Amino acid sequence: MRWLAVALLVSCTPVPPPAPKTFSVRDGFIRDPEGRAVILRGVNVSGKHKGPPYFDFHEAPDFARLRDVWGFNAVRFLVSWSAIEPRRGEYDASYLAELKRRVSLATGAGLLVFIDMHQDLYGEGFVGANGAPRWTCDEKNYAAYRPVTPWFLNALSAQVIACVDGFWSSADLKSRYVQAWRQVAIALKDDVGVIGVDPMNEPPWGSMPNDVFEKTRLAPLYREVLAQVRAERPDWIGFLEPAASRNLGLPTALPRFTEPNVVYAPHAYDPDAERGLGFKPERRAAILENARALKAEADALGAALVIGEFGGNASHPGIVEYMDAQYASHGAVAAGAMYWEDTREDDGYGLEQADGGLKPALERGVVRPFPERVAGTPGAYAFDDATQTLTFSFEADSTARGPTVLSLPASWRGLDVTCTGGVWTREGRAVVVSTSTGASTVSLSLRRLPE
Ligand code: 9MR
Repeated sequence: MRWLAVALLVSCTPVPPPAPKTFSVRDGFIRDPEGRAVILRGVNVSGKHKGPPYFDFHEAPDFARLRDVWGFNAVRFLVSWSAIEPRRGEYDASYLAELKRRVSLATGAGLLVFIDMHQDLYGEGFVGANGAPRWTCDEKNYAAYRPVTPWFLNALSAQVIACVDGFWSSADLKSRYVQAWRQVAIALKDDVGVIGVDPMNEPPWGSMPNDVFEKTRLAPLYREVLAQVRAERPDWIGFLEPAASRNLGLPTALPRFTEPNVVYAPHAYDPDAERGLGFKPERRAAILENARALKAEADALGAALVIGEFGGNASHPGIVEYMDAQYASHGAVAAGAMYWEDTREDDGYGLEQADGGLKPALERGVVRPFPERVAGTPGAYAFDDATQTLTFSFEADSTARGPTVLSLPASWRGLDVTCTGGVWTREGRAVVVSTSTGASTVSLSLRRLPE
């Protein structure tokens, strides 16, 4: 009879739901197929994708360096509507094929990728701008345009606003836009390393009040883009941005997302640094406060938080302090964050020097260890530059399959680790932690030993 009792016990045990094989969002974090929280830390690739030929220098070794040498785990990959649909209704098959190849190099290097449909100042018809193809707005606007500096003040140009308003009030243009997204999804649908889409960079709100815009125009467009791309890849995560007005400090008015698997993906810049004035160290508190506010907005939206852009000019005063404040702000709310931008041979925000090495000031502030997979709910992570020490703790979740993994830059060789609630090992660039049976909290401290 014992076998019968065992059989009954087995048959009465609820069958656990099948484990998702894809990335998703649950309880405020992106989750991997093993149920671990994923913290994305990476770079934007890149500003050079904004205009012809719409791709930059990144080939396989360049993506490998991002992952294996600098320790990043993600890329926000820029695409442009102008490149996809240069003439109305005509998709550029060679661009889409090259996009597929380039993205596969990134994912092949072990990077997780989400795709950003970029725009600055509406579109290509305006000098120095990018995004929408020229045919989407009346030529008379481009002809009358007189750009000013810094570049973002051109968002106030009457001609730019006319084109932005024209887009948002045209069902036809919006439909072309979401169909362009469908082309991207068709091109990339077989690439499992592509985990989602950022439907529009820094959405411009035109002449409408920004809060009305977010509710009545932006949120519906997001729903349409997600529906189109999820027809090809149902698992793709939506990395959804607030209106660009968020960069000015105006809280988002986006309604709570009803779609599953959504990340709130705002940008975080210091206004003075963006105007080329450098970073004043006393602004650190404001950077930290802004990230806390963004996290509260993400929570209210039912989303995880990934800062889709932060970055600065390596030659401007205060850059190390600026990036240190940024890292601290991401860690305090356990957010992901993507550096703007991984390009080289520029005197702007590029991470790399002309020879492909890192700009030293940015290496110090940006290329740092971080927890990338967490078997539970991440708490804060923090890095002390003076002592070269990462501290991190999390609430353990026994249903997560797979260990916690901390990613270190390859330059981190000698290491002093303390760990409570788990057992750690060093595996190449990573510190891998198994939660001890019964532990509810795991705490770690990793100090880089001097060479
Ligand atoms: O850093 C970029 C600068 O070189 C360009 O002139 C400008 C306009 O295309 O864009 C800058 O990048 C911005 C990005 O496109 C959107 N978010 C803010 C970035 C930094 O200002």
